[in-house]
Amino acid sequence: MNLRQILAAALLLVAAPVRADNPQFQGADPHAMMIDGELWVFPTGGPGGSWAADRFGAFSSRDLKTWQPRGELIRRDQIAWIDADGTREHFLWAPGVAMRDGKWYLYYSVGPQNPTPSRIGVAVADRPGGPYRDSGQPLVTGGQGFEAIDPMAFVDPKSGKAYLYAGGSAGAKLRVWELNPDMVSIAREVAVATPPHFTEGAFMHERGGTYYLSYSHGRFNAADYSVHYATAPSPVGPWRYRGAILTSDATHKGPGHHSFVKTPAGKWLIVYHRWENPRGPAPFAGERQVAIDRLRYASDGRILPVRMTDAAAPRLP
Ligand code: FUB
Repeated sequence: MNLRQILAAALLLVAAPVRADNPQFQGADPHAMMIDGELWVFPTGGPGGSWAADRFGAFSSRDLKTWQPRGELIRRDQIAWIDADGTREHFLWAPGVAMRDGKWYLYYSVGPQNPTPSRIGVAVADRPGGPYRDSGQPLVTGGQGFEAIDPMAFVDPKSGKAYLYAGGSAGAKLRVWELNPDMVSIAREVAVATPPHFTEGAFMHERGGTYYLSYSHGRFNAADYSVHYATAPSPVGPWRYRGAILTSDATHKGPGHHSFVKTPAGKWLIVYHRWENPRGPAPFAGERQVAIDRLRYASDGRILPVRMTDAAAPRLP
């Protein structure tokens, strides 16, 4: 450990909970999960700017006001293969988490995206807050126009099969793989279409037998960034494009890279990042903020457009 890492670890031990309404805290690409009645968020970065691109943390809340740091999940220097591409500097972002048979799996993007291609890694833990151990090799490597970023793993409740969704940015291509039951190796790639308006940040969930593929569209630091979705009769399509769910309003710009969670009371939430009242035109400067709002379905299963809120964030119960 170098001095910076020792200081960061010491800060973690004394880290006070963060108190906030919407937006909840500084961070981006939030993957949210309900774990034992608490909402956990696994983001890029984290509150107060103290979370750098060399590691991941997790944050949990019972009231969507008070956020407890849950520790350091994994650091860049714990990923043995990271330097194998010969690039000098690497960074981590856009984590996705899955749980299967009592084990926790953290999937992450490893940059740069060029001149060497981005890669996706996976690490395993006994608890959601880690520590996570890297699997020892990249799970997916980009190239030939495909950017291996924004991983999301989904275990199909019907078949028990696990899938990995990834891809985005300039290539704006979606790819899907079936994972082996160990969750850290690939069984096969499944040929899927890239749905209309897809840029990145794929998220899969199932409700009432319908599979919802939702994703970000546009430039991540501009007002056109938004969340769209498609539905399908299976986790791998065929997709039917259904429209936009979350788009910029007068003060909140470029909302995207979201996840959905169902609360213990059966309400659905969308957890996403946005730019708060950015000054000046895109590309926006500053930091993205994590926010949480209610997600509602129409009686025919359509997702209704989301209204972004400020102080009055939803409650968990
Ligand atoms: O946080 C880095 C990038 O911004 C992610 O890969 C994209 O999904 C966008 O949110």
